[in-house]
Amino acid sequence: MSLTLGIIKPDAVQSGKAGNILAHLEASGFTVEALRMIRMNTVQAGAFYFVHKERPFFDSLVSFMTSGAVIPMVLEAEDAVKKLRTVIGATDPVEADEGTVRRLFAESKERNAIHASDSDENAAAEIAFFFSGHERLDL
Ligand code: FUP
Repeated sequence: MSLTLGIIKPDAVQSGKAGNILAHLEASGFTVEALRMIRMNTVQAGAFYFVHKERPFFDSLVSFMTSGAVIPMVLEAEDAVKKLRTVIGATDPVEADEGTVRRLFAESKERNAIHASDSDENAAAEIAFFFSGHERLDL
């Protein structure tokens, strides 16, 4: 078993889709190991997406990610990083496969409902970004 980080984004939280997305992830075989609801500030969102700092969509992305509540979650499954990337689908919902989270729930390439870590290394860093050890219950 391994871990990855998912974030239900402000578009999905605001439109009342968070519960359905969580149910979809559990039905896909993930166990929720930790979960919070927070609102990121500009510094936090900018740091989280620092890799995209020079991209033309960066300011808009930070503005969107700070526009409302988000739900970061630590998800466990076999081969969790790769599995979650498959379950969420392509960045742009019109390119995402049928039945993926983004195809089902996303509004657009920017307002795309969910984030997922793209490597084990980034998953570890992103989990540490949102959760300290004592928040991850070992039940
Ligand atoms: P993904 O790994 O699928 O979340 O996609 P990326 O890491 O390439 O992009 C991170 C976020 O930037 C996406 F979730 C949405 C946003 N983005 C845009 O708004 N426009 C783009 O052209 C590309 C990405």
